[in-house]
Amino acid sequence: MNHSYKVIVVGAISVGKTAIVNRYIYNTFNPLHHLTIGASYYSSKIKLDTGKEINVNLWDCAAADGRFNNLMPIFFKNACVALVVYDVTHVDSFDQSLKLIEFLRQQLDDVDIVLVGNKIDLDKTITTNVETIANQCGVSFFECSAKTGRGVAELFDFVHQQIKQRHHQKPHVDHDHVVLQQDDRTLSCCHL
Ligand SMILES: Nc1nc2c(ncn2[C@@H]2O[C@H](COP(=O)(O)OP(=O)(O)O)[C@@H](O)[C@H]2O)c(=O)[nH]1
Ligand SMILES: [Mg+2]
Repeated sequence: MNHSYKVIVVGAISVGKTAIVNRYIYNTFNPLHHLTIGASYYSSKIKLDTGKEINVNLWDCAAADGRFNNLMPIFFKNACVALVVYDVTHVDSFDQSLKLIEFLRQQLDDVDIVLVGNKIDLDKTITTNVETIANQCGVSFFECSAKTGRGVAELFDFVHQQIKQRHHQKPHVDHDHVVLQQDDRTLSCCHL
């Protein structure tokens, strides 16, 4: 059986969701901002200690604004890990990430949430102790820079560990999984 796990990347506009995914999948960085419409979908595999491979389906979701448009829950469905990204130079994006965490908890009953502060190559303007807030919210916390790559491998190593643990406890088949190409790593877009 093909075991698949869905990971969603969510957060306010322009925080670097697409840039983080591009850094992870292609190890590249594009300084221009292209609006993500709906969601982009990527498929990759991780190897278990047994040698067996499991699928990781990564969904780079369009920005969620404060009201969370009605379509977002469609993309969130069946996610087992959610990366909630904010921009360390934009307090508003951090506030939105906290609202989004609450929203995800209402939508999904079994999701591991990771709060991700991106753009650490720039000067931080958020003075709040984010780590403490993350602890209080019961979410994991990472910081990274999609631009320099710093912290991105660590973030996805952690995601893989979470998925492996989950697989060990209760193997899951992601019915949203669509194989679009033969490659190990495939890319497609879902335009609405
Ligand atoms: N300095 C810096 N800029 C970044 C970083 N990540 C993304 N950006 C820039 O921020 C803008 C928005 O990035 P994008 O990934 O499209 O944001 P999204 O709307 O969250 O998908 C783009 O101009 C990126 O080049 C980062 O780590 N550092
Ligand atoms: Mg985007």
